[in-house]
Amino acid sequence: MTPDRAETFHEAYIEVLRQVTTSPEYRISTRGNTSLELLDVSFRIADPTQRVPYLTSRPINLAYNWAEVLWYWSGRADLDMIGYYAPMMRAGSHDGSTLTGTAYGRSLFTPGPDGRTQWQRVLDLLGKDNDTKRAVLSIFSPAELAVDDNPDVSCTIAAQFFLREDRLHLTCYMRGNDAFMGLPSDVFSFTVLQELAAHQLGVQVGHYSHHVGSMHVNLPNRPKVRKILAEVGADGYQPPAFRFAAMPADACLTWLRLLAQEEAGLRTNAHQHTVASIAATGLAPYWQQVLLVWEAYRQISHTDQPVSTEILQALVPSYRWLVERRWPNRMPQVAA
Ligand code: 5HM
Repeated sequence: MTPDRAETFHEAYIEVLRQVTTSPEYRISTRGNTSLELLDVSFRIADPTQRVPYLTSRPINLAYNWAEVLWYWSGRADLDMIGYYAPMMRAGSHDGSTLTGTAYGRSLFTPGPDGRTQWQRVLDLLGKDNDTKRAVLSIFSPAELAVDDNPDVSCTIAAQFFLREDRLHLTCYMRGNDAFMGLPSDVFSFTVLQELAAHQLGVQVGHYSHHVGSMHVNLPNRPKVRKILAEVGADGYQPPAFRFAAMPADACLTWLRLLAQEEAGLRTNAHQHTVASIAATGLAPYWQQVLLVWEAYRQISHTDQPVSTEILQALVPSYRWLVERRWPNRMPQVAA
């Protein structure tokens, strides 16, 4: 597939799903999955802040997507945290408590022998040599294939920043990507990290590019993809008229640290939030929205009550649209 140019991920996602399911090159069977596959699929998104597909037939899980970002950024590999948001991920663990290949944060955000993380080394390099071609975050490790029957081998090989004319572009290279399931969360996390890096460097966010060796749809998901394509229609689809907010440039790392503390309290149900208590955390409004989503998810996971109306009403329109469609049976009007 020739590199495609899209303005938003919404557009790119639909196009990739259409191509993989309507013109696959191969039908493959590996590790218990039979899939339709296209090799060498690439696309570029002009505005990586528009990282969400707005599809009623495939509403993304914002609680999980934001948790994955934080899980990576915290350098974590535990299922305690990510398994709460995505219980299916437990199947990829070799010991029932940690993940290996999927835990990209471990290789990106763990300090090495020089005391710096890969992330920091790459940002330092970009700060010194703007035009560098070496700003590579390595994820896949050869050692992963030395483990027999490894249940969790990194799908992302590497990600590379390019600082060009004061804009920070990110290019991601994946050996394999599940177009229906994995692609939306991978693009979500990588584009948030791109926004974060741009703010750390004090530059504008550039475009996001995604190159995949094997792009595939597992056969059991084919009917769901058909639903998406039916929703979109042959003539294309106008996404809802709202935009995903851009991350504020200031104090991102401070907010992330505070968010990590708050997330743990909600996940373990040790803490509950209201709109007022979220405002009282002092988090910037953009980050308060993430906490609102996690509070909604806490209510869904730890109670059998509908999500509180005040939490839903405090969500910005794009977030509310996604939460209402992802958990329709837990919305106040349905459950009442
Ligand atoms: O057999 P294999 O190791 O490729 O199975 C893992 C599959 O998980 C990938 O092929 C891909 O379909 C999916 N995946 C993804 O799409 C996995 C990860 C975790 O690294 C990811 N995106 N980030």
